[in-house]
Amino acid sequence: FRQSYFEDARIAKLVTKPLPRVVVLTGAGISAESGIATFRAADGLWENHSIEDIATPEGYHRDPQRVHDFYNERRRQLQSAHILPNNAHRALAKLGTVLGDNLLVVTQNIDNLHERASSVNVIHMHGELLKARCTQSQQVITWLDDLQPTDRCTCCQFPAPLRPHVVWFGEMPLQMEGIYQAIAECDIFIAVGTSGQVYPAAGFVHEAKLQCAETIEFNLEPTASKEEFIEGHYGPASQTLPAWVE
Ligand code: BJW
Repeated sequence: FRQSYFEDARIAKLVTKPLPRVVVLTGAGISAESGIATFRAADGLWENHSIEDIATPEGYHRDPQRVHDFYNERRRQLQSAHILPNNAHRALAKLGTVLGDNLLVVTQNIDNLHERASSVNVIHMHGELLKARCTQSQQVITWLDDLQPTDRCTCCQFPAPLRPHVVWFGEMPLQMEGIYQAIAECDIFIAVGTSGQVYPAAGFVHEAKLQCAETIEFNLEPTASKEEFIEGHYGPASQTLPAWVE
C-alpha cells in the first residue's frame, strides 16, 4: 500500500535504494485548470476551426494569415496575467526535486506552464508557442509577439518566412529518439490529461507496457486507452496528481 509517492521516493533516496525512472506524458488536460482550453472538448480549441485548415502544413500554405491569427491569439492568452501553472504542474515539479534526472516530462502542450512551475527535464514534442521557426533553415528563435506572414528570419542570406514552432499533423514530432529511449528504460509511465487520440504520443503507453513498466493514467474520465493502464486516477489533475505525489 502506497501512502505517498513523494515519501517513497524521498526514503528511497535516503537509504540509497535506486530511484525509479519515471516518464510522464502530459496533454492539454493538465493545463485546462490554468484556463487554457483543451482541443477535443465540446467548447475546445477545435470547436470553431477545421483541423485541416489550422493544424496541417497544407492549411498553413493555403492561408498563413488564418493560421497565424489562431496562434497569435493563443500566444497573447498564454502571456496574459491570469494564466498560471496549477497544482498538477507543481506536483510534477516537486516530484522532479526528488527524482532528478530520473524524471522526464514529455509534454504535447505548447504552453510553458511546466517550466514556470520549475520542472527541469521537459521535452515539448509538439513544439512551443513562444518560439518561431525559419521555414528555410529550421532555426528556432524566441518569439513573444504576434507573428505575421511578412515576418522574415535573419539567419538566411535571402530572409525566409517564419512559422510557429509547432508540430502539425503529418509532421514529425520533436526529440522522438530521446523519448523512445527514456520509455524503453522507464519503470513507471504516467499519462496526465491526454485523450490518447493523437499518435505517436498515444502509442507510448503500449511501448512502456512492453518494457513491463507500471502504467498510470490521470484524467477526468477513463480514456480509450484505459485498458493499457494498470492504474487510473479520475478527476481534476490539480487534485488527483498532488494527492498521488504528496
Ligand atoms: C483533464 C482535465 C483535468 C480535461 N484534469 N484531465 C491513422 C492512424 C494512426 C495515426 C495516424 C492516422 N492518420 C494520421 C495519423 C498520424 C497523426 C494522428 O495521430 N492522427 C490521429 C488524429 C489519428 N499524427 C501525426 O501526424 C503526428 N506525426 C506523425 O505521426 O509523424 C510520423 C511518425 C510516425 C512514427 C513515429 C513518429 C512520427 C503529428 C501530430 C501533431 C499534433 N499536433 C497538435 C497541434 C500542436 C500545436 C497546437 O497546440 O496547436 O497537437 S493536434 C493537438 O492534439 C495538439 C495536442 O498536443 C494533441 C493531443 O491532444 P491532447 O493533449 O490529448 O488534448 P485533448 O483535447 O484531445 O484531450 C484532453 C484530455 O484531457 C481529455 O481526455 C480530457 O478528459 C482531459 N482533461 N480537463 C485531467 N482538469
